[in-house]
Amino acid sequence: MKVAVITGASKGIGEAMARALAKEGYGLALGARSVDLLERLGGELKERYGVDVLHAFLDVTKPESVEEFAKEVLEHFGGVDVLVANAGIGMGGRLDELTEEEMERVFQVNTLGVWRTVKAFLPSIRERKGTVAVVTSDVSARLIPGAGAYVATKWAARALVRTFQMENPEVRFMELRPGAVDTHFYGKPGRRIEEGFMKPEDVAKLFVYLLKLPPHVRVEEVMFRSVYQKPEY
Ligand code: NJP
Repeated sequence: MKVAVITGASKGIGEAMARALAKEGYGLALGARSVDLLERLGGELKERYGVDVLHAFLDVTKPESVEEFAKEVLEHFGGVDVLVANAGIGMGGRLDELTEEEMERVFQVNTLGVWRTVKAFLPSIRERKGTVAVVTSDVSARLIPGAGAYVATKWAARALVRTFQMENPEVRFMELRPGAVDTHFYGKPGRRIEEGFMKPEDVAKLFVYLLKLPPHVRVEEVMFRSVYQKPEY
């Protein structure tokens, strides 16, 4: 049984990834702060697909939480084949109006959170010649005035993914760069496709496809958007 770890698995893209990977027979380690949501999801996936699901509290902004989570996962499963570093938050606002606290919060989750999660699981993934997927964004290589902090965290995460890759050629690092997705990221989900949003299931479907490619193929980044989203670069 292959094992996948998903951060930010309580909602949105992470939850859809969990559902899709359980269907593929993966053992799952699900992390997020909303343990009640993880518990419900884990129970459902165990029952429906008969896979082993571990869920645990995870706050990627706290080094000790990431370390504890990794320890529990590695003790339970003995190793990890796939890591999806997906946990992330949005942050709007002009750069000259953002506060120290806002700036720090978004970098802690989207950039440092990715770094510390990958670092914690890397020894095991290296051993298994596994895959690390980091969910950044279509904005990880473009600019949006009014969302500069968020955008900067994703450019930085992109730099981390690529540097990790260069430092660890035996691991397949993949940057997933979705455009707008109908999740809690924009408040309550339920938007129409025609408004320019993909569904979280679209992201999960693409990821499962990528995982099934032959092991000698390294897909380094994928940028994908709804056909109704304006093509901006
Ligand atoms: O958002 P949402 P998405 N520690 O809000 C978790 C990127 N993206 O699925 O802790 C641990 O439904 C949170 O769990 P909880 C985006 O930047 C999205 O859309 O329980 N986990 C929840 O499970 C992000 O990197 C769009 O609150 C933490 C999850 O993160 C990724 O997609 C476009 C956490 C967020 O679920 C998933 O976001 C794009 C923490 N400190 C990139 N803080 C889009 N939706 O349009 C949050 O380009 N989480």
